[in-house]
Amino acid sequence: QGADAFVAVDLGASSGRVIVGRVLGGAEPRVELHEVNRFPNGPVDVRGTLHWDVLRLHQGVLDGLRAAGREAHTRGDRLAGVGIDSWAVDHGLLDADGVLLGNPVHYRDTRTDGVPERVYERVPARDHYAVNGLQTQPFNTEFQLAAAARTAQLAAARDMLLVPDLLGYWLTGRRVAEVTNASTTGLLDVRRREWATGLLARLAVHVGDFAHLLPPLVEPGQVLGPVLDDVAHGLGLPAGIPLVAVGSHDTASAVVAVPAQTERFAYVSCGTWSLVGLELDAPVLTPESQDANFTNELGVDGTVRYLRNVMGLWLLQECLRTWAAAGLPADLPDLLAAAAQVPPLTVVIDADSPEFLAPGDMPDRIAAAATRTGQTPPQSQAETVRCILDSLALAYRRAVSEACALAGREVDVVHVVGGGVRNTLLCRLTADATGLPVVAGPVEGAALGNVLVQARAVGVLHGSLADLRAVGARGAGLVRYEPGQSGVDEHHWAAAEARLR
Ligand code: ADP
Ligand code: LRH
Repeated sequence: QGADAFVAVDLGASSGRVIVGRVLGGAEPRVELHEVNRFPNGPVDVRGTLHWDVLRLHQGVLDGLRAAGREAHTRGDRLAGVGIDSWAVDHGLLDADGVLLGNPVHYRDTRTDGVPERVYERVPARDHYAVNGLQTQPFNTEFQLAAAARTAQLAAARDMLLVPDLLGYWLTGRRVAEVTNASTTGLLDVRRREWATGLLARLAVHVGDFAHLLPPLVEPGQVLGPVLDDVAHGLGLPAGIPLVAVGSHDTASAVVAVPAQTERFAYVSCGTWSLVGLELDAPVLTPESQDANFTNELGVDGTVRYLRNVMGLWLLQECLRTWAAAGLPADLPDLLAAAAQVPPLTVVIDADSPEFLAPGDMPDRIAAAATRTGQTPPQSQAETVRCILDSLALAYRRAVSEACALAGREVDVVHVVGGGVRNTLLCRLTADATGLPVVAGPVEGAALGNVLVQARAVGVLHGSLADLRAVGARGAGLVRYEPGQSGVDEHHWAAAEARLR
């Protein structure tokens, strides 16, 4: 007998995937995830500017939807919705005809270098944070728009659509801004969950007029409307299948899928980036929070994702890329096994440091950072990998403890979701570094969260975020790591932390 099934489009910085979630199990529902398409993603350099190949991504989405339609037909499933999530901040600009004006620029492009500082001279950082609650990142949409302020492209633009909203527009013809992702633009009032009209008015005078580019906001869970008839027909999807607004920021969807049982949890959404923090009912907008570089992004069901961006597995990805290009071994499982044999905490770097943001020779940059902080740089590939993992665990330790202190929240567990779940050494080190049990899983957190929100929106699942989490946890195959298992005690972590300061 067929199931209700939902298509989650989840675009990560390193790969895009289209995943079908089937809701099974009657009174005790669970979700079975099934990947129907995966395609590589990454920056494309066009004469010195990094772009996303957004049409290639759109094609990957279409191929995935077609495969999902075929598979549902074979199984006798009812395909009941499509939801799209992706990385944050990046966007396409549309002209008066609704046509895309050029490829979206990648957030790792250097066009925003120095822009936050220039904007803050006109509208101070404190005035920003009190409204948007956002960690200063050079790539926040606001700074990208400021960097483009005098371009012909921006002058011709009538709409700005964030990446998931752009792909959704191509499927449905509807132009909206889903609020969890809109909260990463810097242009949203985080308390009201509305565009920040006051801040936008000040920016219009001093930096650039962006308000007219911003489409109406929608909340996750809203049914946006049917996929256009000709598109659905061409892909073999059921007529009228709705596009459902999910937490379209991938991190928002990943946090939905955290299999937490109480509110006393921290999470690491661990992929290309590591997003480390808490789920709160209200933002923390204090100067202390701003100085500690914590961000308040919006979550589903009125929640706030209070977190810090840690550079994440990007450090490792870029090392692998550099080594492969130089003809050195670059097999991840082999390198992780070798790193497990390296003594812990020999050399650590500050994994939050902006020097690691742009693509480049990461092993070299890591060695330079080690030297600069008076340490002997890693001497082998295995030592470099170990340095990255120890440094990430150290950054998680710091982010969890600072988030708890700043938000006045205690936690009993750290949940790790995303591709990093597969990195057992990193999970073990995270348990040790934080002194808390780590529960690892699901790997495809964003896709699961995407499916759960869709299923509730169309009435297949019911209840609160906690109820959705319980459904997600049933099928998730979780692994638990207790702290204190790797022989590196608290004293060593504290000493390594002090070394970096
Ligand atoms: P994104 O959504 O940002 O594209 P993912 O959540 O897919 O990222 O995570 C990708 C990361 O997962 C890779 O950079 C890699 O470090 C890690 N990963 C994937 N497969 C494995 C594996 N077999 N062992 C260890 N780590 C893995
Ligand atoms: C992770 C992510 C993160 C953002 C970054 C740009 O994929 O969405 O939350 O800060 O990409």
